[in-house]
Amino acid sequence: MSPSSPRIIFYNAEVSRFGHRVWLALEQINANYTVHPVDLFVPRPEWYTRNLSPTGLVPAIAFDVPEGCSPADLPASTIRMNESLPILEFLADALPAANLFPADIVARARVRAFISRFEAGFAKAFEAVLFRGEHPQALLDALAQYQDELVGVQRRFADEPTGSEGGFVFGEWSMAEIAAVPFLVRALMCLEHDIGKYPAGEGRKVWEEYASSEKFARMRKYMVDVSARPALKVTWKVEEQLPIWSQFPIFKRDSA
Ligand SMILES: N[C@@H](CCC(=O)N[C@@H](CS)C(=O)NCC(=O)O)C(=O)O
Repeated sequence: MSPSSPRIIFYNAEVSRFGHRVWLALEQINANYTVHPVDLFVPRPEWYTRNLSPTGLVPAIAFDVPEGCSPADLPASTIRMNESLPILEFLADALPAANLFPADIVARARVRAFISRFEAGFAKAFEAVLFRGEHPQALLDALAQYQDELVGVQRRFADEPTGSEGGFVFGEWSMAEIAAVPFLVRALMCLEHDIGKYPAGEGRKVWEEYASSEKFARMRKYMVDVSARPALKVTWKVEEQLPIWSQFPIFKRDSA
């Protein structure tokens, strides 16, 4: 997008899987954006909760920001928004030329339905395992379910494009990946490195099954294709995320 496209300020913390959704979208559409980092280890500044994110959570955006404005002091007329999925929908509507969403309303509805299933399935398993210590088998099951989505097993409509012959959940890369991939890359990193509240050693065991079993061959190929996307290369760097996730108190075992 040209420098004359709307200026966006993106309030984010790189650890955030929700923020990563928005970051992926901004990168993919080559948006005219700057990042304002939010430190999740300290209380949010008053201006942030008052003006950008009433819950204090990241991500948030300010859209069409006049040149020279400070991230902490925006004119009252500036559009501000929080919550990752509504931000994605907003960007798709505000910048239609970027093609974040398919133009066809049936295809859009199907992407939304996929994201609803993802939120109820994989995203819940992610929290249960990593933050609450449920056995990581729940994440392996969620990966298997995702693979079923990818090849079309979980879906109902014969005319719906799938990734059964390669490619992505709807054949082409779509909002489905933007919503899901930030969770997938973090889940796989955590299992591989045994990070999470579950009993020590169990994450790595599950990851070894994922990494070696024929059952997950399609999913592994998908993750290779996902990792090759330019927007992912910019927004996901394991070597930077790993030290943060290894030290974050909410992922630490009680005995650790
Ligand atoms: N439903 C929100 C969830 C956002 C969220 O939970 N963000 C976390 C980071 S992953 C956060 O800001 N946590 C800070 C805190 O709890 O103080 C969305 O989709 O944007």
